[in-house]
Amino acid sequence: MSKFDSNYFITMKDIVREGNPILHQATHKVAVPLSSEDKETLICMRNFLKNSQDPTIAKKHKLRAGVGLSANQIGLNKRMFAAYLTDENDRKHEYMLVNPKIISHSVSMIYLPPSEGCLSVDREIQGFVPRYERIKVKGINLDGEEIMLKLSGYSSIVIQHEIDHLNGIMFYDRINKENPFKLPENSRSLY
Ligand code: UDB
Ligand code: ZN
Repeated sequence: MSKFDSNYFITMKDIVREGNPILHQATHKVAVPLSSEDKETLICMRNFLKNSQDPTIAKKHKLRAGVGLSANQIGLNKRMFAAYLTDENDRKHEYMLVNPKIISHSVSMIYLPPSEGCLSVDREIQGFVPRYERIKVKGINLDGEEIMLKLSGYSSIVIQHEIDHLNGIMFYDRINKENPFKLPENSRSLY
């Protein structure tokens, strides 16, 4: 049994912060079909996101309202993440995905104003983070089935942020060093 079984309650003390090498290196692929341990960890991660978006629970346990969480953010070197969010069209997205890969993307880019943040970053960082406007992502779900997600807008931003984590990339690595508000061509604000 691992620490993060499905009854474990993840709090901010479990979240690894920037500077820890595990956040700055690519994670290892997860064996498929998933072990019950990996499945339980993913459910635990999803539960954290859900709890953190419940104002009463979040206040009691001092949780930041999270929309996505990657395994390396809880100290596990595994290529998997959970996401739990409502998009700009009020659609709900809930994913627990293993070995995700962006297989295609739009040329057009978007960014989330005023900037992104991160559960693993405890400081304000200014600047635009350019993301693909639309992505197709392949991955394996909890049942070991290969699935394909076609995402655009906010959900696309969140999933790119999480896949970046799994590749050892932080959101601020994508901010232009000379001019944090400089953007590539073909990019627009999400809002
Ligand atoms: C977040 N949360 O979870 F519009 F209910 C951010 C933090 C860093 C501010 C906690 C967030 O955007 N919450 C949110 C937004 C809403 C409505 C709502 C909650 N992440 C996830 C993260 O760090 N994953 O590794 C940062 C996001 C910035 C852009 C995409 C992910
Ligand atoms: Zn993050």
